[in-house]
Formats: sequence, structure tokens, C-alpha cells
Amino acid sequence: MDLFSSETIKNILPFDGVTNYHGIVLDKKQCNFYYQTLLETIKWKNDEAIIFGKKLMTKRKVAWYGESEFSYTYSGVTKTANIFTKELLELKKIVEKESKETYNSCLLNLYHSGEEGMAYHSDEEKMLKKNSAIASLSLGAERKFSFKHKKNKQRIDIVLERGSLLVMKEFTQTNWLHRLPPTKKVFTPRINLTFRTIELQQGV
Ligand SMILES: O=C(O)CCC(=O)C(=O)O
Ligand SMILES: [Mn+2]
Repeated sequence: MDLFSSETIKNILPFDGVTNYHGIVLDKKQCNFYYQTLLETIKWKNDEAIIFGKKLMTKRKVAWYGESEFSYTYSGVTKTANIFTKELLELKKIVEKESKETYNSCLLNLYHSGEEGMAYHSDEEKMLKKNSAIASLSLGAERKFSFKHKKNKQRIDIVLERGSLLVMKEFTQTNWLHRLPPTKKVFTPRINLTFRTIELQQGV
């Protein structure tokens, strides 16, 4: 979408990482179409996590998609990825063009309302290519998103608009945590897609 192009791209981190907010990259019609289609066609599942040896389920739903059926371990649970759908490939193309990077997988999160969020973490799983870009595309409800520096605890907040793109790269994951804080002010669902680069083992 050249309409909303590059002069608005901004690094929102003051140091120790690059996280570019590209603003809105999908128009209203695209937002509505992809939000509805993903809601209906993605194989959403409640997330399982092993926490202190116990298997817990999150209210938030998740799904992993990729170029191949790679297996991945996430929060202590090993799963197999689904193959990209037509719409995910279309969105990947838009995000790759806008961010000038490439991706081979996507983690989708569905938050049913503001009550659901994600705690502070960084995306540094072993299967991810070290310091590769992670592109986060948001659909549905607008939500606040926060970064916290791992050492000096400085916080940076941003509102992720409907149809917006945020690209975390370079040393962002090494030096900063991020989270989606729960809120009592949002009552409608949000879908977030994070396009990532998995280091695929040879022969897989
Ligand atoms: O929902 C979001 O905006 C971010 C999700 C996230 O950080 C993740 O899936 O690792
Ligand atoms: Mn994350």
C-alpha cells in the first residue's frame, strides 16, 4: 500500500534495539476482509503451556503457520505448524514488501476481549533465526503494547492501530521485553499476526 508509505516509519525504541512502527498498512476494506476470514479459517486452539510442571491453558487462542510442517517448541510444548493459507500468503507478501524483510512462518494470536493479554517476554526461542526481524500485524480492536528494558526497566508504550505494522529487529529481543497489557476498556476481539523466520533443519 504505497498510499501510507515510508515517511511515517519510526523507531520507537530510544536505544539498544530497533522497533519500527510503520503505522497503518491495510485499508479498512482489507482489515474487515482479513479479520473475518482469519477468524473463520484459522485453526485456532487454546494455548497450552507448561508452567512449574503443570499443563495450563490460556483463554487466548493461537495458531502457527509456515511454509512447511515444521515442528516447534513453545512454552515447553512441541507442536507441528499448519501450511500457510492463501490469505496468510497475501498478508506475508504485503508485510515483506513494507518491511523489506522475508519470513517463513507466522504465529497468530486471538484475544477475545481486553481481559486477555500476554505477559512480558522476549521472542528468543532457539528455533528462531538470531536477531531476525519479527513483523507484527494487528487486526480488530486497538490495544496498547508495552516495551520494558531488561536492565534499566525503562518503559515505552505504543497503541497498535487496526491494520498497523510494527517490526521488531536487531537487538530488540536481546535488550527489551514486550507485553500486551490486559485492559478493562476493550470489549471486542483482536487478531495479531507475528511473521517470523524459523531456522529450518536440513531435511525437514
Ligand atoms: O499480540 C501482540 O501484539 C503481540 C504478541 C506477541 O508478542 C507474541 O506472539 O510473541
Ligand atoms: Mn512476542
